[in-house]
Amino acid sequence: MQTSQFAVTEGDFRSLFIRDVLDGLQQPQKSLPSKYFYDSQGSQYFDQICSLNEYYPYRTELSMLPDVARDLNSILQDPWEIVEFGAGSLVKIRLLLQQLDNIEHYVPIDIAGDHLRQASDRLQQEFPQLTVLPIEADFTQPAPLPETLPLPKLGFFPGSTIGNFSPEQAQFFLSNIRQSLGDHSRLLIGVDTKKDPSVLHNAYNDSMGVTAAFNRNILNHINRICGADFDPQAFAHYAFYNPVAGRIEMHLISTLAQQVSIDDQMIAFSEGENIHTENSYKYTPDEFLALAATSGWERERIWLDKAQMFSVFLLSA
Ligand code: AVJ
Repeated sequence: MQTSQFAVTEGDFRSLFIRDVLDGLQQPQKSLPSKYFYDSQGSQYFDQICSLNEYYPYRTELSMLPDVARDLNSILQDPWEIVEFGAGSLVKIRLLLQQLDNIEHYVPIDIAGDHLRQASDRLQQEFPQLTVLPIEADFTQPAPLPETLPLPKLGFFPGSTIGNFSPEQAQFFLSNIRQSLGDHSRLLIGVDTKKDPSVLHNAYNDSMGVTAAFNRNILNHINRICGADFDPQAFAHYAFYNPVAGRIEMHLISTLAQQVSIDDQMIAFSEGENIHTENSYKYTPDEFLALAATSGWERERIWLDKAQMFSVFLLSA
């Protein structure tokens, strides 16, 4: 296994983090980038969310992947390289690799470098014929891929992570990876569907309060990395489906008037003021195909589960 030359230093990460946080909190509508949910505590909360009955996206996609992999194996005949964006614990890729015969390289990209390298070591041992080439990077930033053999590339972007981008950001991201994956590439992408709003609501308002803890934890992450003094208990979790925008919105609402110091700045919150922490867009298959088409990706196949709770698309460049 090789290591990559793209890693950012801790100091870079901290200063970019502080800049993003202050940028977001100095706007009239306060917001925070949702990618900062995922420190190691936040990743653990997310894993817990995925085991909740109310949170259907994870388990639905997981249950679809063996079928998807079987179909994919008859489509991908030549040697291929898979590039996964935001690879996490490398659970989903195993369901593909178990059935795909022609994958030579696997390039997982994730911002959590230590976690990624450990998971990549284990995967490499399980699949000795495969070359695993982990890259520690923020996949939301356009970046060149490492030079490997000139194999056609399959991008893999599961979990409806695309839903965290606005449609404009999603279009930008999809165009960028279309560029970096190159001609003759394909993209396998998981997208949450539009459905009964009460089902959506419950998925982000679980009865155990795990999503609430996940939402508040972004403040702990900011405290630790940016030297801030947020009291997470002074903020309430608030999540709802916005049908006009077609998205779940998550917010943190200040339960009292308070001031918070971040780096060398003070940020004031009035009682009831909100911080917008996440969007999670939902798409009908036609809406998503139209968005993909504006980014240079064409429909090759669509998989939906029986209840149409989740969709997986194979797109071609
Ligand atoms: C990992 C971004 C797909 O939007 O459903 C879960 C994150 N937020 N519960 C989602 C999340 C609250 C999740 N994604």
